[in-house]
Formats: sequence, structure tokens, C-alpha cells
Amino acid sequence: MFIDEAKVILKSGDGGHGCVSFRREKFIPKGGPDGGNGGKGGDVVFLCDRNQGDLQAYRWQPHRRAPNGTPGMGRQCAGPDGVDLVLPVPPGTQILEEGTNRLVAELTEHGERVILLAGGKGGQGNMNFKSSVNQAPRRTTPGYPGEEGSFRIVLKTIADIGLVGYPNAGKSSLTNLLTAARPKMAPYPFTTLHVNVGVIEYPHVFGRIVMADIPGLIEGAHDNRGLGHQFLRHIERCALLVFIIDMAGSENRKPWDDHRILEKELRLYSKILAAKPRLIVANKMDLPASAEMLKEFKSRIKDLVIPISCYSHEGLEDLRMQLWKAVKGSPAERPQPPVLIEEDTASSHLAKKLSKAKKAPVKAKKSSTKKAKSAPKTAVKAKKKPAAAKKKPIAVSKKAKPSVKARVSGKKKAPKAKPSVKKKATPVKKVAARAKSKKK
Ligand SMILES: Nc1nc2c(ncn2[C@@H]2O[C@H](COP(=O)(O)OP(=O)(O)OP(=O)(O)O)[C@@H](O)[C@H]2O)c(=O)[nH]1
Ligand SMILES: [Mg+2]
Repeated sequence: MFIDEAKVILKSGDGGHGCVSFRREKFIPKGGPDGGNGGKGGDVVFLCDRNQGDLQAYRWQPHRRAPNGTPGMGRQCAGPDGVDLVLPVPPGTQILEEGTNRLVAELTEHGERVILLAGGKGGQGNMNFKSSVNQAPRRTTPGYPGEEGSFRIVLKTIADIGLVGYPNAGKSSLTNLLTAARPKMAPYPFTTLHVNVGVIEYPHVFGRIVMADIPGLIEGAHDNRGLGHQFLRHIERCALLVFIIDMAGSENRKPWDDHRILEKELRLYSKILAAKPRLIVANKMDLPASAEMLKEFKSRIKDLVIPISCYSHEGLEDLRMQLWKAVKGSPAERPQPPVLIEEDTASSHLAKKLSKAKKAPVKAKKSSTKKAKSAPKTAVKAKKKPAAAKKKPIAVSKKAKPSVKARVSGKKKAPKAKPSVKKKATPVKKVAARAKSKKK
């Protein structure tokens, strides 16, 4: 069984405790403290290994734990570190945090190592605490605990080309012919139940292209019909999608309907797949009805269509070359990503209109403020006047019922103003009266 998703509960090793020990030897009665440090706990390490096919091992054994560090020992001996727990995974594995689904690590290159959970540090033995004032310390520190967590590991196959098509279209037959992979092929739907990866060799240019054959896709796969569309994650990283269309039109289906449904299912799965460049391969050209269908198909679909037959091997060499150009060729040779079809454009236009409508009042407000700022001074004055008029009654009401601030400020200011006038007036009157009395 091919397993491409698993939940794991991991824990790194705890650090070993520090040791309390004193040197005891013949003729050395008080040899001093010699308790060693504890060893470090083992790390949990993910290793990218191309020899791993899937994540089956983790499905059946999800609890993994790295060994603890050994406690310190006498004679200044440190405890050995815990051995790292190395978990091999195939290239293209993603490690996600359980619950939050946050991507923690991704392993794509063979030999890549990721320390997911670090082991706890070892504690210190009593030999570290000796000093001139404490020559026989009994103090140690405990080892630090290791880290733990639950994660979801997901495999997304790394391939250059992803084969997409209805069941029985001939995807596995093509993989068998072009690569050394040997996926099962049979005249019944859903023969392929998991992804098969093969390599197309190009000895004249010393090149290779990795191709992924996935299970067939049918209408309603997004609603879990057939095998659902979970396996589409394996072609998410492909540079090119190759649509294998059965040109003979089996089960009364028309090739153009198959093409339309495949496009729709890809769009419903993700935008990433909908935007990938693609090549259309018309298979089963050896069957009598195919030639007529191909004509009609070409008139309806403008993209490049490569006719082949896995039965008579017709067009296979041409396809090999086209695949090389499409994946490794110059940018001019590579197919362009698809232009959004009507539904998409219509929906995107609608979405744009809706977003504009939502933004419109905000913009109007902004523009009005801008206009007010940029308007001539007269306009500003005209606007200010009513504001001032409005302010007056507020000021009156404030006097009538002064706010806390007004009360504080009013009380302080009003008494100050009145006495200042009186103080100035009284001295003049007094001087005049004095002068009059002096004259008398
Ligand atoms: N006549 C004819 N038969 C073909 C051709 N290619 C494939 N077949 C047959 O079609 C049937 C289905 O082929 P597969 O390669 O298993 O199809 P598939 O797309 O992998 O199907 P699933 O794995 O079910 O998705 C087999 O019996 C093949 O022999 C072809 O070019 N001509
Ligand atoms: Mg197959």
C-alpha cells in the first residue's frame, strides 16, 4: 500500500543529570569533587533519502522517541550523548505542525538533514562547582528535558511531468513505454491507485526527465468521486502537465468533454495546477474512430495536440522530443501557462467589480477630504464659518454647564482678571484722594 500522509508523535531525548562524586584513592583522602556532566539527549532528525518510496513506516509506527543522554559519572566522566533518531523520508516530504498546519520543514534534496526536535542539554556535575570557598560542593544541575510534538508528514512527489487523464486513457501504458517504471495497466478503470514515478532518459544530451503517473481523474473528483483528487498533490511541483486524452472516445465520452472536465477538476483542486503549462497528447490513434475525433478535437481546442498510440508506438519519438523541449528547452520552446477560460475571467471580473464596489465609499471619502484640502481658500472659509457658528452655542453651553476642564480653567482665570483691573484702578483713586486731602 502506498502511504503519502502520516501523523507522527515525536520526542527528543532528555539530557542526563550531573553527578555528585568525590575522588577517593589510596593516600588521597580528600581528592575533591569529580562528578561528571550528563550527556545530551538525542535529536530527532529527518533525512531525505531517495531510496524511500513512501511514508508507510510512519503510518504503522507513529510514536518515535530519541534516547536520553546518560547521567554523568565519577572520575570526571561525562555521560555519553543520546544517539540521534534519524527518520528517513522520500524527497518531496513536507513536515507540518499538527493542528496549526504550519509548514515546519521540507526535504527535497537527497541527503538533506533537518533537526526537527533538539535533544535536552546534559546537567553539570559537582566538579563544576568547586571553588576556594566551597571545596566539597554537592551541587549539580539536572539535565534539560527534550522537545516533543505531533506532526503531519505529507509526501508531494517531485517530478518534471505529471500525467493527467481519465481512467483507461493510457497513462500507465505511456509510462511503461517511455520509462523503466512498470506500473500496472489493465482495461478497467482505476488500475493505478497511487503515484508511479519513472525517468525518461535522453542519452544523446545526457539528460533525464522525471515523469509521474497518477490515478485517473473523473468528473466530480473534487466531491470525492472515483479516487477523489487528493493524489493531485503529487503533480503540484511538476513543471509541465501532460493531458492524456483517449481519442477513441470510450464509454460514449467525447475527447473534448474529457479535456474540459479535466481542466475543471484541476481548477477546482488548486490555482497552482490550473496555471501550469500543459501539453495535450491524443492517445489510441490506432483505433478507427480516433482520426475523425482528432480533427474535431483540434478544431475545438487551439493548443498543440500530439497524436500517439501506445499500441502501435506511433508518435512516441515525437512526443519524447516535445517533452524535452517543453521541460528543458529555451523559454520560447516551452508552452505558455494557460490563459484563464471564460468562467474564470467572468468570475474574476465579478470579483474585481465587487471589490471595487466595496472600496468605493472609502475612496469617495478620501477624495472628498483631498478635494477639501486642495479647494480654494474661499471654500475653506465658507466651510469654516458654519463650524464657528456651531462652536458658539457649544461655548455658551460650556459656560452654563462647564466641563471638568472648563471648570478648572475658568475658576483659575476669572478671579485673576477681575482683581487685576481693581488693583490698577484703586491706586489711581487713592493717589487722587491723597492729593485732594493734601491741597485741603
Ligand atoms: N488500442 C489501444 N489501447 C491502448 C492504448 N493505450 C492504452 N491502451 C489500453 O488501454 C487500457 C488502459 O490503459 P492504462 O495504461 O492502464 O490506462 P490508465 O490511464 O493508466 O488507467 P488508470 O490507471 O485506470 O487511470 C489498457 O488495456 C491498454 O492496453 C493505445 O494507444 N491503443
Ligand atoms: Mg494507470
